[in-house]
Amino acid sequence: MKLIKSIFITAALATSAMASISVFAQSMADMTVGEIRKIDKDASKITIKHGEIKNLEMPPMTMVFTVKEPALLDKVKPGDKVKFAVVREDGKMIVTDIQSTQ
Ligand SMILES: [Cu+2]
Repeated sequence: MKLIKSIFITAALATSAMASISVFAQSMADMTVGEIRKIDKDASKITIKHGEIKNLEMPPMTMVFTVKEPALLDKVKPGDKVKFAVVREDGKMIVTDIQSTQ
């Protein structure tokens, strides 16, 4: 019984490790490059001059995004070159992650 239990636990650990790797790979693949133009923390909005957003099939442009968490805005400032993740939710573009690349 003890052996079966440890095999089960090993399998569960392996599965969860694989799941985190694939989430990681997914989030890396979906990062878009850009440069911060403006930050409006009260409104949770950020203006980014962005490169092509492959997962949303959007060409490069400067536009306003809503951020998922206002705390994301503490990590960056206008002028920063960044990598960010964006998803479409209810017709709105939501930035789910952002990090300075300089
Ligand atoms: Cu755009």
